[in-house]
Amino acid sequence: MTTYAALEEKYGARNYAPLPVVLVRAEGVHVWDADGRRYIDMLGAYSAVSHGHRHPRLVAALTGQARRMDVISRAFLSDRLGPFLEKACLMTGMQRALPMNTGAEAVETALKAARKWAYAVKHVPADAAEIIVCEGNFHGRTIAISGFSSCAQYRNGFGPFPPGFRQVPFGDAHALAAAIRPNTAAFLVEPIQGEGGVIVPPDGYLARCAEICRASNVLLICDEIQTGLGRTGRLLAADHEGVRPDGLLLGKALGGGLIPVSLFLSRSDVMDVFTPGDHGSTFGGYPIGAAVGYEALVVLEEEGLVDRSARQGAYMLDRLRALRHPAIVDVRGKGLFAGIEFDPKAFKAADICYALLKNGVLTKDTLRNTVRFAPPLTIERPDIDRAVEALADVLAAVPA
Ligand code: PXG
Repeated sequence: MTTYAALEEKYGARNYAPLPVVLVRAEGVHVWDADGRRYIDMLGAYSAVSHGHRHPRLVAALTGQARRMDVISRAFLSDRLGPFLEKACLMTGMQRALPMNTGAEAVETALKAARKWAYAVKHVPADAAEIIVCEGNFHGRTIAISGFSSCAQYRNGFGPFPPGFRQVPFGDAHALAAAIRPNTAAFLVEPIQGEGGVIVPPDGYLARCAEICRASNVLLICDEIQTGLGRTGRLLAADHEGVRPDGLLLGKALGGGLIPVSLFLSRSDVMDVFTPGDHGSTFGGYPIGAAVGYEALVVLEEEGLVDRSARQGAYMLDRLRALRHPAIVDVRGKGLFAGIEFDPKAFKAADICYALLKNGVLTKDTLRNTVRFAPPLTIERPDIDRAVEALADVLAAVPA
């Protein structure tokens, strides 16, 4: 433990504050530390591990493709990219998809598409396009994305930022309607805010936003990098409201927990603004990424992971809501995506996570003094029970 911590401390940047555990092995919903101690992974790498760690079919897709053909760049076609894009479009009801690697790159792609669409199709005057985002958003860490964050730490010291973004309160469709102007290109929103503290908006919010956007010819772009691919008990969180967005972002679990794979998907008339040379990425859609992304989608379907998430998630939320403790302010979520908010006067969510670690459960706190449970969608009831009981034990041990 100390050696690895010391190496990271000495040679790494100090941009993370990891919990003091060195993980060496992972399988399914479990991870092991260097001493052979087993933990339940209730973080699932912030929803990147939905299929379970090292899913055999995904490992086979990765290694099989690595043995056949590696990166070739987008200067040439591959036999892997087309089928991956087709699968992603058919599953999500979108018309086209542009592959990138990380979530932040997919978000940047959406912002570029929305701006170019605004000029080319909506005839917004040059350099005047605006994109509306939500307070409490989290869309990644690039300069542009950090610039429209409402979290001071994400912005402080990193300016100047690109203009053209405005914030509205999350969950308030009237505020969106009032903020739209003739130059508004798009509204970028997480259907459930993940890093903001697992914030579930009022029922009907997204559907109302979709109507408002449609009426004003504004693109509705849903960032489902965290909420997508079954996390909330539907394939997309937008499905809960019967909403088909104009633009959609997928990432994290799309890489099957193995490699970074992301997509910006959209209607054809939006994607068609891109011409050769406008945008791209060396590794975006490379054969290994496409092979793993394709298999991740197929496994999601064939193993019924979305339904599992709905079923096991309802069970997990029921059990969490049954925890009675004066310091629990709120339990919220959908599917296998839950946030347990604690009264900051009672204790810090970070301290709960540390105590959970000692009890064999891994997770991390997020904004609003909230502990998040977002395990792999393959989790079974006994592990949900163990995790919830560990939380109950931890709460019982600390005075409220
Ligand atoms: N959109 C949403 C909704 C996210 O939660 C991103 C975009 C960016 O994805 P990438 O792949 O660029 O990280 C996220 C990421 C971290 C961290 O360590 C990031 C996320 C969650 C927790 C930690 O920066 N979400």
